[in-house]
Amino acid sequence: MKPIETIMRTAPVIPVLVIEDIAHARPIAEALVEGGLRVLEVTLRTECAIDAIKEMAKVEGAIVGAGTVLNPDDLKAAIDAGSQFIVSPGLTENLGKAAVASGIPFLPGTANAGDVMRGLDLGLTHFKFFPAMANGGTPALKSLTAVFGNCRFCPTGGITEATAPDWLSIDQVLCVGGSWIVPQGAPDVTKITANAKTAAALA
Ligand code: 3PG
Ligand code: 3PY
Repeated sequence: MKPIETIMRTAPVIPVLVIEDIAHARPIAEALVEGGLRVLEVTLRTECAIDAIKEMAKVEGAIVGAGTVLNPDDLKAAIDAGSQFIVSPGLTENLGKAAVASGIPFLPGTANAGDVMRGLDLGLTHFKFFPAMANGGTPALKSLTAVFGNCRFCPTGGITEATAPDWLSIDQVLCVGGSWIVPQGAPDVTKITANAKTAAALA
């Protein structure tokens, strides 16, 4: 299993995926990997999300993790499905302790200084900044990175192909997350690969 820093440095963008139909899982993963985005965050927001993680993990080159992990039960289900990393929208002590104890690479959401400090207490240094735009955009994250110089971030939420470079230009931002690469609905794999190539080139 790769450490979270390595996962965050694999590509400049982590696609945040909401898989509605298990039949979409494999073609979406293949299209993203072909386009150069190997790190895939499958959110646990749909019935088939756990099965989607299992399917996508079979795609060569894909590094598949679970997002929207809210509690230790979600954590266990995600790990059992073969997730290589875990993402949560926020950081609770309950989930944080369980994730750290499991040893799996963990990227919890933080929105403010108190969240980051709770993460530091758990021994964590790599965080989502979520929801990035609604939380004040790049000025808000720059205020946090000025204080928490040893932390690294993956801003997510309201980021677009056009605004991603602004975020990526912040030293402590290793990658950004976003849903724009894979539009909802039946997958247009040509379009997904094209979006992924553009995103992969943002570095
Ligand atoms: C999400 O929660 O779905 C992610 O933050 C991605 O959001 P986005 O649609 O704003 O990129
Ligand atoms: C999550 O759902 O886990 C998030 O980090 C929001 O994108």
